[in-house]
Amino acid sequence: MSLTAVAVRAAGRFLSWHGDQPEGVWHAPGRVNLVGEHTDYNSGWVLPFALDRGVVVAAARRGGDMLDIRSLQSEGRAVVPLPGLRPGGVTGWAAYPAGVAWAMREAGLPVGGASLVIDSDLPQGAGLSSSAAIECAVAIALADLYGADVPRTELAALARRAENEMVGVPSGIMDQSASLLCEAGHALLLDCRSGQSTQVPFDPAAAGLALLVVDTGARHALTDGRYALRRAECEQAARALGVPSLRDVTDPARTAAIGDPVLARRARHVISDNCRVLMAADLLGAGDVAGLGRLLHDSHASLRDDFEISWPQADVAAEAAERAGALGARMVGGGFGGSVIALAPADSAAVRAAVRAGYARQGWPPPAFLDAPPSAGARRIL
Ligand code: GAF
Repeated sequence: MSLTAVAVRAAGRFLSWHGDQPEGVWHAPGRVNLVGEHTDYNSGWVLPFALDRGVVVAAARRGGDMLDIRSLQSEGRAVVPLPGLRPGGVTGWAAYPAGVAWAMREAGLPVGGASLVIDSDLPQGAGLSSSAAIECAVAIALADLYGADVPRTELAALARRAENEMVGVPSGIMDQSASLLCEAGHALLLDCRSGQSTQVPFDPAAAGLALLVVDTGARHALTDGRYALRRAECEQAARALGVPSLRDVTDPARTAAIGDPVLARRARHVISDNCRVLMAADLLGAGDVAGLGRLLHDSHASLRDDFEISWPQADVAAEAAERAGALGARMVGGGFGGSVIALAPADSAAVRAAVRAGYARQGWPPPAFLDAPPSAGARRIL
């Protein structure tokens, strides 16, 4: 389904539910991260790019300082009074959009009531950042509707605040930054400490390659506590090393000074993945897309063995893809379910067939495949 078709569907549903046209339809994409996983909340570097899929919000202002939130992907309707709204006041899927309105008002922005109809062509729980896409689509819709002139980096921080405080997930800044700042044909090199970002040209097709996403079918939820546990382990490791964050360590050998072997492995992943991000950006800057393959492979091994957040379907998919000719493959996102990316030949039929065959040998239902052209960030589309 094309983006325009999703937007038209959301606008049509808005009309039938509210008896009026929306004032506009806004879109925010999901993301794939090339490398640098669980580095964002360690003040490190990430290198995501935007997908051509995401979330749309058909929206209009409404009186009474109320949010009326409905979604084509979720049952029910949330009606949320904005005055007095605070963390804990809304739970479930509506906490994401309501949290954004709350965070914007907390920041002093002139945001009032709105009717929001949310639609998506992004699989949920697939590690492609569907939550941040909801937050960012709502953030740009409310900012436009109420004429709030906010830099995109600030909107990203407010969307993250919604997720941290209203939803209760201690996520980093990568997903919201990717959704709001990415540009077509580029990956975004983001320094999560300084907030500085650079657009790095990324054109796998020009190198005869394709970045293939394998939705492994195993679902993940950042809310299940395992993501928060990894974050806490990283903070403990940084304390053991006497640094403000793991970003401040560049030599993996220093992890030998951490007494606890689990914390040492967690730190080694973060330190080595930070290094891989910078190497990947250099390779892309030099036009060497194929060189990314080795980094993807090494990152997956690090996430599987040191950070221990891979899952069986991801390991099978990554290994089968590489055996069939992918230059490298790895899990993406928070872990414990979601998607794998494979840097494959432009004709990825053999890679897809090998992954399907690997799944069949395990008796698993076949995975889904998505093309992932590096696409534009969030914007108004209707
Ligand atoms: C999730 C989080 F939301 C991000 O902030 C990031 O930590 C990622 O997992 C892992 O790199 O997507």
